Amino acid sequence: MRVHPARSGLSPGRRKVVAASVAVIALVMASCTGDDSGNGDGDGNGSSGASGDLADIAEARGLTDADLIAAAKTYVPSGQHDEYIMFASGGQSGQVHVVGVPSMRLLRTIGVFTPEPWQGWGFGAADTEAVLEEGYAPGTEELRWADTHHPALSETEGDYDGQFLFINDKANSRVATIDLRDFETKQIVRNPVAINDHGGTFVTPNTDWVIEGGQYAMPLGWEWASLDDYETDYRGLITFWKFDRAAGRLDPAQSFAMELPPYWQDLCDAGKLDSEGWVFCNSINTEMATGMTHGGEQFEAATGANETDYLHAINLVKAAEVAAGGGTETINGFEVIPLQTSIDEGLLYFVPEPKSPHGSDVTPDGKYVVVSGKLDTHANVYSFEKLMAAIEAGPTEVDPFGVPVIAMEDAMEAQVELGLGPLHTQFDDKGYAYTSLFLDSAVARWSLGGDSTPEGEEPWTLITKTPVQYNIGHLTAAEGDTVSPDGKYLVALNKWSIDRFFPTGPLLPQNFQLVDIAEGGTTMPVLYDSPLGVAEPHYAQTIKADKLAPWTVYPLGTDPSKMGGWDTPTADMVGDNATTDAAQTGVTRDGNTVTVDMTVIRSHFAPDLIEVKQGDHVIWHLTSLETTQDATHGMAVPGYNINLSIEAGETVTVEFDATQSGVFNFYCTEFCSALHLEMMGHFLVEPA
Ligand code: RUQ
Ligand code: CUA
Repeated sequence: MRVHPARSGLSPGRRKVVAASVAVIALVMASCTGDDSGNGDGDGNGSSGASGDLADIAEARGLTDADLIAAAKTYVPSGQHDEYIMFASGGQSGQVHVVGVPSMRLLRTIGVFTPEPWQGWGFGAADTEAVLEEGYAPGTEELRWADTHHPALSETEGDYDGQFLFINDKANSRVATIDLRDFETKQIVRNPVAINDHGGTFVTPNTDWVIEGGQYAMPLGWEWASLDDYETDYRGLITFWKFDRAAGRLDPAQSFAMELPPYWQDLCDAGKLDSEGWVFCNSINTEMATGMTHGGEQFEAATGANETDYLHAINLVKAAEVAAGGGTETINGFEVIPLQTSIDEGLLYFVPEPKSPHGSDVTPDGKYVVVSGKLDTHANVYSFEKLMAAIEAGPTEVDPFGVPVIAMEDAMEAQVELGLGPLHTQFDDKGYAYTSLFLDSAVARWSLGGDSTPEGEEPWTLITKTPVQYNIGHLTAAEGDTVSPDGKYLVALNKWSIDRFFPTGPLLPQNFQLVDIAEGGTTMPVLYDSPLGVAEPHYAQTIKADKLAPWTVYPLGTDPSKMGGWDTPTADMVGDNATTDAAQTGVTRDGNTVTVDMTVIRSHFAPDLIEVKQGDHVIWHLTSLETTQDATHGMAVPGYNINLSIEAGETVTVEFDATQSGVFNFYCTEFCSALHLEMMGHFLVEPA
């Protein structure tokens, strides 16, 4: 190892630090070699020739040992891939962000509820317009944004299977389905009963159901009712969307919702293993406050008045039977189990939970539900076994609506004192739980009990806290909400970033902080800060990259909207109007309708001239004949608000009326080749 103290002119003390840093880096590099992370090939990175330079760099940039170690742990060299892929909600952007872990590099933003021009999502392509239109709500001619909160990867036996991703829109109570073969949104369903949601999406262990939890109470069915009639006319709602995996779509006809008291139902989680078949959702505002202006107190005070709110334990298996057996009422064409039916059939039980809870998270073994109250300092751990025994014994109390209430002490296993503002909990492979502390701005690591206690630790005990910057909401650990979490990495999704980055005016990015959880005990350093200047991501899930099997090109002629389940034969995905050979290209007229059959390949459109008359209806099919990965073409028609993305093998259709006369130079918007600028054509609209 060579260090250059003479050249760097260090003070003796500083020299020692740098020498130690270099030694540390050499160690890190050596230990990376041959590790199984799939990241490092270890080749040449730790060569002694570079170590002196590293010391100089560390000195010049004022980097500490910890900084160098963090850099070495997160740096993914050019050409190598991240070990994990994080799917983060895009918050108000209405999208989903795909981020590599540990590099924290943004790989893609998936257009979901909001048009996204690069992907040609919602700028004319018929399949994308159709999906966006499915989600339009009454009164919103063009509902083209969303408040996305909780992405949920599809699961098989409680583990991510890498096939589908779901995400909710809190603002208009919608759920989207994304296919992870092409990372494109296939479906948006709108809830016709509830006008807003929050506690979704979460999936059951085999993705039979996608849970859309509620939020603010409202008259069901998007109706009007006076706040004076809050207790009789306002209701809560939790919706269970049936996922038809063979079709690759949610099936509204097989889905149902449960009417609930007008509390504000919040986050949910599905039971797993021991507790499979049950769903646990918490609630706030069991005070049924209706606001300051309506003669009460401000919501923020009024909703915290009660010492406890209610954890909702729902027997989903039984509820599905009741729904299938006709025990529902139809509201706006959607099946809803009335509250009284849920009470009579034993579908719903309440358990008090301390003050204004937020997160509800089932432990990997399915034996416990962790609930954290924003105004309570504990992780409250409920035992599924105790809960079942208490239900069996027969609850002795009911809430004002007649829902049976289990005594808190009958279901509580432990209360772990964590700190201020605990919100959400994730898990690792060692038996630790990680809870975000919003007010403390910290991640708390604590030990599970039961059969899961980490080696050498006491059960149900706070182990350590790592400060984060600042005000953490959700956190995501690698596969940290499955039956078999991976540990290794955790990302803190911080709501505020304040001074962490260059200030981009008064509106600042969120801060994703990567935390190293590979070692147990009290070691839990922050490794990396990653600003995300695209609205407020709420939740994210992190999947092992090798569980994903994305396509590199589409099978020739694929219309992405025809991709059903993963078993759909390739032939069934071919667009009705795919143009797979040159002989089929051309422009044909039938009355006022002009059909264009076009092929797209480096570096031309065929045909490259389209002549129509003002007022004609144009149906324009484009098929990419490319078979090379990443050989994407765009197609923009100026003056017509059209931009398409035509990926290798894909067929896209755009349909519009040629209302405006003129000469429109349509062209490729992706720099696809050396002659990309020449990849254009003329769209001539002759004045009527
Ligand atoms: S939220 S910060 Cu999941 Cu929408 Cu908790
Ligand atoms: Cu095709 Cu540029």
